[in-house]
Amino acid sequence: MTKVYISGKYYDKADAKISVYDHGLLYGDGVFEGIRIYDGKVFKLKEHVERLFESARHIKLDIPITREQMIDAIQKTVELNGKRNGYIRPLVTRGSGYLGLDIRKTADPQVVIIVDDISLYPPELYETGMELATVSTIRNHPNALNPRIKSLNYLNNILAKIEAVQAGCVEALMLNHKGEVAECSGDNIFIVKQGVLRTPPSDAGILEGITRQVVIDIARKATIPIQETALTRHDIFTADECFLTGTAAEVIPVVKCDGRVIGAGKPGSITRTIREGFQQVTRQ
Ligand code: PXG
Repeated sequence: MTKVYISGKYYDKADAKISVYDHGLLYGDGVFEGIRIYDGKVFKLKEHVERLFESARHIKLDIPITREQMIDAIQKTVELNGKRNGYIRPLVTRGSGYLGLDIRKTADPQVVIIVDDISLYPPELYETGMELATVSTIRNHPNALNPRIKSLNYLNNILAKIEAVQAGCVEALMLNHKGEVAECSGDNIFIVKQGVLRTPPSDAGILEGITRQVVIDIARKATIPIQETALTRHDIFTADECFLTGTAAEVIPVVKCDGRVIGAGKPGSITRTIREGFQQVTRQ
């Protein structure tokens, strides 16, 4: 039976419940993370917990436990559920309170940790590569809801995903308020052009992916030149290779965007090198 952690106690999945007065539900007021377990080991746990606390800091949410206690609670929940491979969803809500936006109307932020299976992209897409559709929903303006916050309100990304699925694709290419490439609905994007790996910088208005950073480190070690620079759709259409990175996706090739074939129309050699490097660091 799956055990869910809620604020210091463990509940069976069917009994793991949060108040309908919690501002996490009423307003999407809260933060979350998505973390993988590979062979019983939690991947980049410290980095994910740090990002969770940074997201909370930005929205002025005081997480009621320390980083160390969060790390312990995550590890204990993984052990209790006996998961050797899977997915962890820690989240912190604003807590329940009166109706109304004022955070002073709330008390008792809730810390939830779910350990479960992960739904991945269809396995064949890792061999053949996927197609992206550019969507009309732009990524949140950084001065509205900054994409660096992994908040419980993911409607920006969900609206993008709806459009991509409507267009017959599994992932959406999202532009920023300047019309530059930002990221996908749940993944960061990289291209390869003339041997150089390029990805939008943090100030393009993106979630700074943990997988994105792992890939940058792999590239540096493999002496593949890497640039964090603004990209346009033209750069995607005319790239030699393209791939996405994310906790769920890992490293997945992209071979088409808006009907344009990218490079040779199949996963490229640098993508393959990065993917193999990623498998080494996760399965070591
Ligand atoms: N951009 C966005 C908008 C994301 O939500 C990433 C990039 C990749 O970041 P990481 O740190 O994972 O490399 C994400 C991550 C889900 C799910 O349930 C979503 C993510 C991660 C895991 C699961 O759809 N998004």
